[in-house]
Amino acid sequence: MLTQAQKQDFEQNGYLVLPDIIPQDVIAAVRQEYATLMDDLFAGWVREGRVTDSPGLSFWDKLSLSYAAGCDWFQPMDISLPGDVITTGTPMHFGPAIFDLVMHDRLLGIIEALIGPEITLNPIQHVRIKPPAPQLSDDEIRAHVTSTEWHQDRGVGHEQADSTEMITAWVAITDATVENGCLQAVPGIDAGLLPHCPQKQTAIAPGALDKSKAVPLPVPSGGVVLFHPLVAHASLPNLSDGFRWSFDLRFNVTGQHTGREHFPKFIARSAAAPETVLTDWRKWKLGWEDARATLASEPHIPIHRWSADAPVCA
Ligand SMILES: O=C(O)CCC(=O)C(=O)O
Ligand SMILES: [Fe+2]
Repeated sequence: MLTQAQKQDFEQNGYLVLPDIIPQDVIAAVRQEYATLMDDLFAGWVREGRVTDSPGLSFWDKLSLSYAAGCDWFQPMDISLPGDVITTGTPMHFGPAIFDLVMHDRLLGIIEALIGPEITLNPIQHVRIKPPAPQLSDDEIRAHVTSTEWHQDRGVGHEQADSTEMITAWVAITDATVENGCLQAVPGIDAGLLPHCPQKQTAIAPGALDKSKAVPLPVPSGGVVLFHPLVAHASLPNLSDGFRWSFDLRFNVTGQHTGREHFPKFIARSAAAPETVLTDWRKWKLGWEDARATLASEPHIPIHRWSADAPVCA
């Protein structure tokens, strides 16, 4: 699934851009699933008098109108619970089309080439649907909606996962371009884990990263960007007039700490025990619903280790 040269590239740079992985029919099914979800959300906001319906509104129109009206579609569309307050009613999305995407054979084949055949879907996963920058409200700071600040993925999980073999797979639903806010990375993983600060977002401490070697990572729809947990990356702002849409998934070697053990994981591929692989998207959804019920009644668990009071964050 990966050539020797690609594996070496990944080991050296900490990232790999693979333009043509997820077939367009799989992407189209995800778009359809999200269009239906958006129609339902929008209809609810129409009933509440928060937005006004008109004939022929597209998925994108509905996103724009509801965002401008202060209606949040991010959390109901996300494939995760939030990192902050969780209640019994916190919305999230799990469905057959997104399950088929995360379980796609070609995607898992690539992950297997890097970490072997015992693969767990790590629960650190998100949808990111990013409006054009001028549409964003002045106080928008969420890395799932506006541009993402510089970080390493190891820095956004718990310390217990610091030696976990994990790969981030970032899947482009729309084309990701320099103009519409594709990813960028600083090649290399030798600096180890840099200090992060919980500011607007969880970001590498001021001055700790030399960004002069940053490279943009454009990729067409259906393409995938892979990250090693130590590669520093960010996203560019969306300066186009369209939305930029991606999913980011993480896979780790089964049995190793996920970095977010209070969220549910599942086995996505196994050579040793194929019967343990999850095949029903409803069980994926149920796992998250169970976690939500438990977490809603427990004290909040911080999702990372960093403190804003650390001297490097001053
Ligand atoms: O899509 C983005 O803006 C950031 C994605 C990211 O940081 C990741 O996939 O780990
Ligand atoms: Fe990341």
